[in-house]
Amino acid sequence: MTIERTFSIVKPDAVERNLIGTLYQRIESAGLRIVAAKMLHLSKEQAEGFYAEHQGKPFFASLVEFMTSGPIMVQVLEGEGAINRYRELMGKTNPEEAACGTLRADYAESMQYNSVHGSDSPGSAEREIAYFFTADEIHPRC
Ligand code: RTP
Ligand code: MG
Repeated sequence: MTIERTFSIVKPDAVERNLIGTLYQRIESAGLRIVAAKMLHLSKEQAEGFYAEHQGKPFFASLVEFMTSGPIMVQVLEGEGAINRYRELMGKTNPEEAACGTLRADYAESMQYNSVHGSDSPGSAEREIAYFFTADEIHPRC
């Protein structure tokens, strides 16, 4: 397998519940390395741009409202098969469908307040990393 980078968010519901350290621990224990990180409070424009693929969907406005409701942590994760590895660690979008032992099963409160984001493909990982980080803010091991 090849070393990949993926983009991750600790969403406002998890930051509010003091879960940053817990989630970072789970990410690291899953064999992923945090190679860039920062805390941000998104503007409406930033959140709309980040979730542009969902524009027009019924949940778009409330998603943007949620993602701008408080600070978030954004990270770049690196590791073997990082994109799928982190998607598997997160579990399904809806915590009621997320497998036992996944982050969303353990910490998400609902379909919307689901604690974490992860890129869903190499193309989105590249776009999402570049949306929040410049090359000199990323400190890869590999
Ligand atoms: P994410 O992008 O945040 O990693 O989540 P995902 O790929 O598992 O889910 P996606 O379909 O991309 O949806 C993005 C986020 O929008 C909220 N959502 N709400 N029906 C709903 O109420 C609904 N559907 C999606 C969730 O916060 C989801 O993570
Ligand atoms: Mg998604």
